[in-house]
Amino acid sequence: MERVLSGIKPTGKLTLGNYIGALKNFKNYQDNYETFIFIADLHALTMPIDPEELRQNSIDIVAFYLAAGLDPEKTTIFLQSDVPAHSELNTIIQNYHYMGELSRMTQFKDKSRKMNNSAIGLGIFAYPVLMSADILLYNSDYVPVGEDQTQHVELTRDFVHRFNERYKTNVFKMPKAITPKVGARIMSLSDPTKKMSKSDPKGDIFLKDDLKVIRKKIMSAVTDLDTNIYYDPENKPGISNLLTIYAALSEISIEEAEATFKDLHRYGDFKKAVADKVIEVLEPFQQRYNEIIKSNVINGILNDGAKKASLVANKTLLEVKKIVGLYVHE
Ligand code: ATP
Ligand code: LTN
Repeated sequence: MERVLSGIKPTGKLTLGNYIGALKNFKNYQDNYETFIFIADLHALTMPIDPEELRQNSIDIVAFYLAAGLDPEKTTIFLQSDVPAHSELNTIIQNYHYMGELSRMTQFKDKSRKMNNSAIGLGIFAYPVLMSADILLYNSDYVPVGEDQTQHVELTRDFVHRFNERYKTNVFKMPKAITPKVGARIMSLSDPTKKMSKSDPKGDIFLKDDLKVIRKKIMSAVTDLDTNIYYDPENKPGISNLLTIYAALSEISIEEAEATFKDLHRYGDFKKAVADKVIEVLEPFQQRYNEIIKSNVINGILNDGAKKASLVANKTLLEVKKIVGLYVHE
């Protein structure tokens, strides 16, 4: 059976961008693929974060996974740091990743630009190496992510070519990123030329926001001076972003969303329809999340997940150790 793997890093409160670009799509795989979905807590350490916040965010993400329809009987849900093979494979394969290619990664350039040069940690630079390890340990065929992460999967693909060629092996499977047709890049509501990002909370909708706050944020989303509603991300980024949100949450195409609103010439009415849709989806989602947090299921799920993930990951790690010459005795 083909495998699917993805993760979200517990760096802050999850946004509607995370939901549309990643979270809501994960459940679509669990019936037909062997699915591994994890909490990338080691990746969260790549930027400064308070320990208690990191712990809470990690628990939150498990609850979000379940609220988004992941079934632990079908999907292996685990914490990255519970499976030491991730760190061990990272140590091995970092030697086949090049400084030049890592320094060209958009995420690294964006994050390091915002920091004082002397305080940029090695982890944010080496981020894609650990991500390669995550993907390759599970022989993943598909990696569902938002658009901003596709560059990292491309880097993994380059590495797979290089390593398999160097050792004349096929130990690493060639992974492929999958981005959603609609909503791979949800933009900020206050500046629709920028990505909605949980570590840059202006213009965000957080999944845990009060529903009234969500409505208010959408009603005051930045748009333009025109009155026509159609998709044109270059000239109408705000309206295009709202159309994308509406289409993604309604599971329809952008064209169908445009058709829904073609006779409407009042942005206020359009924004109200978008807010209604977001609330229609997030209200039951928040209820499920609250029930899960109150229940005591999370520990058990993470314990089981760690065991199941380790079995698969350790097997790959051992093969790699043999290939590079690290396996000397029984
Ligand atoms: P940070 O701002 O801390 O870098 P982030 O909001 O980009 O975080 P990640 O944990 O990096 O969140 O992303 C989790 C998943 O959500 C990834 O697959 C990512 O591509 C996707 N994602 C994040 N932001 C968006 C967005 N604005 N639109 C669509 N998908 C997104
Ligand atoms: N970098 C991803 C999180 C992540 C990931 C992965 C996603 C870490 N390892 C492996 C897919 C596959 C992000 O969402 N920022």
